[in-house]
Amino acid sequence: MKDLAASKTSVIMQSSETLLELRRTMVRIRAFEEELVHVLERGEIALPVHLCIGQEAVPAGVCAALESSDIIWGAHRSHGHYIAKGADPKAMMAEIFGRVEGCSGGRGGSMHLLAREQGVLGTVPIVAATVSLAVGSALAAKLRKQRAVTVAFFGDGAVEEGQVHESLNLAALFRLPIVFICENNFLATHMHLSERRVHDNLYQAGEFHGVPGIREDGNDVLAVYEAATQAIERARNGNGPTFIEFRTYRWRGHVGKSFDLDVGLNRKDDLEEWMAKDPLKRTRLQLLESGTPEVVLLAIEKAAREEAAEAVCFARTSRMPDPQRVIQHVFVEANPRSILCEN
Ligand SMILES: Cc1ncc(C[n+]2csc(CCOP(=O)(O)OP(=O)(O)O)c2C)c(N)n1
Repeated sequence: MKDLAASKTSVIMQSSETLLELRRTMVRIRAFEEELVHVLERGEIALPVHLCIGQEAVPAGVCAALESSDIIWGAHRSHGHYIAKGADPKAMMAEIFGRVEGCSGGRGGSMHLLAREQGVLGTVPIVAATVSLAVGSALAAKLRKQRAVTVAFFGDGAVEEGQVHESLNLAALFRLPIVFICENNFLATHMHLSERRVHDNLYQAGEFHGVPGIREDGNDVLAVYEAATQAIERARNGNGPTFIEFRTYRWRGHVGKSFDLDVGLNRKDDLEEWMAKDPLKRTRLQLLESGTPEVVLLAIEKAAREEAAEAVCFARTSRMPDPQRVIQHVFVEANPRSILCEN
């Protein structure tokens, strides 16, 4: 946390173009998920979806600090990371609809997103599972002497899995080019952080293993961008991993479109407090104050809504999988590389 105060000043000095680009990504993520809410309301899909509305600043800020050849891994709440890393929203929507043109061939749904060319190597709903996979891709980059940095995105709940600690240790020991991004939204399904931990100190999770920790406001997209930039640079320069806790909040419930106000979880006050800290509202005001014409902001919002609506049209008109091929890819095949290439 120490170096951040000074660097924040430099961030504020940055051009409003950077902020506009960060906001564009956040607006696209929000539009995609709001469109998905309409899809759910119409009962068009049966698969579960975990929405990140409210948390957009983390994927937008972190991915803006990455190069296109860098790699990201995510968990079950990863629509935002996929969009922010430059992958195709149409292929994601088709995946959510379970269609052949989906980014995982329609076999994985919302929680199994893949876009190899854009460096989205996978999102997996087994909590913490991709953290160790991320260590693997960072190790591979180091052994191959590639400049790629890996980012592992995971929630506060994942830190309770032993696997995360094993991953932190290995990453520190081998000084791997990796950044651990913990999106602390204070909830794991229906349990608050305070019911799961004695201390509210997630940013220190790596320190015991030799991974320095930073805590930042995850709803301040410029602060996210700046903290991520420093950690990514550190990893790329061979100085090893960093653990960043971004504090944020998901507006919707754990899964689906509901707000989880009726599941025995007292979150009404927290929700109101965090909605007031909406990263989209915040950047809108900042940009208007710095002289960006409103018409520019409106055009970005309109384009994002159109992109999301087009993704739904694409998904609806994409092909349903052939039931005859349901067990394809279930067992090891002669050439594992053929997976996902045959649909
Ligand atoms: C190993 C494992 N244990 C339990 C679950 C059930 N589960 C799914 S999501 C979730 C909570 C995850 O919370 P967090 O990591 O904070 O992510 P968030 O949902 O807040 O984004 C749990 C316990 C699972 N998918 N995998």
